[in-house]
Amino acid sequence: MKKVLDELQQAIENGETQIAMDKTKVALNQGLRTDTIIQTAINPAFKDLGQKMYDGEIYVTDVLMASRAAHAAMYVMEPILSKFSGATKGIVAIGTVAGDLHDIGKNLVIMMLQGSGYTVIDLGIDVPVETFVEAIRMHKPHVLALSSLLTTTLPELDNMMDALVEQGLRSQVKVIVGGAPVTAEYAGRIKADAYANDLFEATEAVGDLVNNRIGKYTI
Ligand code: B12
Repeated sequence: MKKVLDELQQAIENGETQIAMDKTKVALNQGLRTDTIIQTAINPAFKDLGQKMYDGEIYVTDVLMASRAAHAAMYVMEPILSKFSGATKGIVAIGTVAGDLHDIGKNLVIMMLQGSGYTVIDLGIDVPVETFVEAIRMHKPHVLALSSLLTTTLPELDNMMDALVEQGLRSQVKVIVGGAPVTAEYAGRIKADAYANDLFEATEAVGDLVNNRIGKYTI
């Protein structure tokens, strides 16, 4: 079982889209759970790529190829992760903040939320504060979820919180923040309502926010 996960990780790192899809199918057929596949193959692939990128061993184009392969693997798992049918548990508007093009983690969070019964409005990547504000007015989400993968775009989270106050929207929506450089401490400082480290924590946190509960990841 470990073999197929190693092969999937390798296929993602090499940017081999078809192999990544095939290995994901094999892993699922072997009875491996989606969370095992994500935690044991997809996450380590990007940890490795991040290190290699940092060390200058690979280029952005290599990471883009890898991202495509990861998206393909996620596409295979999508029907399982998003198989909820029933009344919506709540509405979540989500996006990657302005200046930031990373969306692999955000998309995993979306799949998990959808699979857990939430209606998700995906605003995409590089989303300016104005677009988030517009979406809150239009869709009236229970939760606004903000993703930032770059330290340089972290201030966008802060800007967003300020905009919510300025636009009189702060009491209408709960805010959860996440992404590799975001910490619980940072989330507390900008007065967000929750911080989560991965897709599983994010889903638990959204449940607490929608139901006005204090939970492990609420602030
Ligand atoms: C893939 C990748 C890219 C791809 C992105 C493709 C895509 N479609 O997303 C490309 C090639 C485009 C890219 C570009 C760049 N990247 Co980049 N990239 C990465 C890499 C290798 C992996 C990120 C990833 O997808 N991880 C896998 C997913 C599953 O994990 P995740 O994103 O962390 O998401 C999880 C959690 O964070 C959380 N989460 C995420 N979002 C949210 C939101 C909420 C609300 C919640 C609750 C939780 C949550 O849940 C997710 C699932 O569990 C990281 C290194 C790393 N190890 O993180 C560098 C990294 C993020 N990139 C980096 C850099 C520097 C860049 C560039 C500036 C490089 C350049 N010189 O051009 C550009 C910036 C482009 C831009 N303006 O955004 C740096 C950032 C350094 C920093 N601290 O700011 C990193 C850390 C690499 C490094 N070690 O230097 N990158």
